[in-house]
Amino acid sequence: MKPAVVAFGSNLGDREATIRAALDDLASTPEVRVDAVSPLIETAALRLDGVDEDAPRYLNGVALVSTALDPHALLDELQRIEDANGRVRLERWGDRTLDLDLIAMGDRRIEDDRLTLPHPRAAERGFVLAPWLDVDPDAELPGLGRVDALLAGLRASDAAATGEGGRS
Ligand code: A4P
Ligand code: MG
Repeated sequence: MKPAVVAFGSNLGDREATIRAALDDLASTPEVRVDAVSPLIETAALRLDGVDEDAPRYLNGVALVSTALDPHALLDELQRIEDANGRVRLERWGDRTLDLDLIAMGDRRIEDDRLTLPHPRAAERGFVLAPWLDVDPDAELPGLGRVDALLAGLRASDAAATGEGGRS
């Protein structure tokens, strides 16, 4: 069994119920064990053109799993669970009832037409890094460094962008 990190998000419908059902499905998937689930956090929707404060807000979280599946087989299972929970998504980065992303699988590096590992946008996303850190204080994003340092950097640049964080 190898460790993997799965991030989940929902901003449509009964978000928490959908996420709980998806996590139950994940836990009952053969060759997958769910080791930890972070608390859910509520976050503003990030769109292709930036944060949209008017869009329905997301619930996001992260699960640590152990699995005997290879990365593509685990992605198949995540997509099956999205479909089984009535996943609706109208456009890329658009509102959705359920999104399951494979963030990392140990230090595996993959880049093909179905799967990029680690997830290419995880390092820029507080809604992935913060819940991940909650369940694994020593988490690392392969090739990019420790999750605590990445999150601190993200928060510092957010603070600078909004004029907070000690600039006079
Ligand atoms: N794919 C490649 N690598 C991966 C991976 N590591 N994990 C491929 C999962 N999928 C991966 O995904 C499109 C294709 O990516 C899949 O067919 C798979 O083969 P999708 O889930 O169908 O489409 P998507 O999610 O709309 O697109 P994308 O680019 O994956 O978006 P993201 O990066 O998942 O972002 N705002 C907040 N606050 N919270 C969120 O959770 N999520 C998104 C989606 C946007 N804004 C958000 C949130
Ligand atoms: Mg996705």
